[in-house]
Amino acid sequence: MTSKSFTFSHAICRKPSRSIVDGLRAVDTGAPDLKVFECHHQDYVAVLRETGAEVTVLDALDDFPDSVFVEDAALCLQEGAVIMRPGAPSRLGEAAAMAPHLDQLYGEVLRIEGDGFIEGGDILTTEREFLIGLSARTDNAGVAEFSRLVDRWGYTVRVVDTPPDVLHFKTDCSLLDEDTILSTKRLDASGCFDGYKVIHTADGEEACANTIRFNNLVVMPAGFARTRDLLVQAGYDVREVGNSEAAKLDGGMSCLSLRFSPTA
Ligand code: CIR
Repeated sequence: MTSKSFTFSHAICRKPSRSIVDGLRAVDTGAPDLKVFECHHQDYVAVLRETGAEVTVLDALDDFPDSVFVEDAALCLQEGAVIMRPGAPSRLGEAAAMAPHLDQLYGEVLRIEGDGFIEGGDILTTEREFLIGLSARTDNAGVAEFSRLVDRWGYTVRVVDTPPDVLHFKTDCSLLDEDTILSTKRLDASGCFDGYKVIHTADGEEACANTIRFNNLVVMPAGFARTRDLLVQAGYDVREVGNSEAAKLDGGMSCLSLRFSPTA
C-alpha cells in the first residue's frame, strides 16, 4: 500500500537567515547560533534526500526571522497546495513569499484570504483526516476557511484543542504510520487520538514529540534516547538530527519542511 500521508517525492526547506536570532520564542533560553543551526539544517536536508526525495532548499529570507520554519506558511497535498495565513504578525509575509514556489509545482494553489488565521504546525495530516488544533496561531475562522477549501478534494477536518502553553498542535504529536501517532501523554489525554494507536514520548522527553515520518524514515530530534529506543523497538527506522538551535525557537522536525508528492 502506498500511503499518501507519509510517502513523499519532494520537500521544500529554507535556509536559516542571519535574523534567526530575532525569531519568536515562548521562553528566552538564549539566541540560536546561526552556524550550528546551519549544520543541523544541512543534516536534516541530507536525511530527507537519503530517502530518494527531491529536496529544494530556498534562499534565506532576512526579513522574516522565523522563515526557516516553512511548514507554517503552506500545506501541500497531492491534489494542490494551500497557502496559510499565519497567526503571528511577524510571519504573515512568509506565506506570500512561499506562494510563487508552489505555483511552479502545482496546477492548483489555494489561499486563506479571510480574516482567520491558520498555521501548518497545527495541522496533522493522517490517512483518514486532518486533525487541526486550535491554538494561539490558529482560530476557528481560519479552520473554517481551510475546511471549505479542502472539501473539494474530499478531505475531512476534525477540530481539536492544543494544550495550553503549547505553541502548535504538532508540537506535541506526529504521524508515524497510517494508524499510529507519537504523542505526549498530556495531548493524548484529551482523547483526540481515539481510534489511532498511540506511542507516548518517554516521561521528560515531551520535547521530541514533533518528529516526521518521511518515506521509510522517522526523523526525530537528537538527544531523546528513551523515546528513540521505543520507536526502534516498535520497528521504525529512526534518524536523529540535531535540533538544539531550532528548539530555542520552539521548532522541531516538522516545521523545517513542506513535504509532498504533487500529482497536478
Ligand atoms: C514560531 O514561534 O512561529 C517559531 N519560532 C517556531 C515555529 C515552529 N513551527 C512548527 O512547529 N510548525
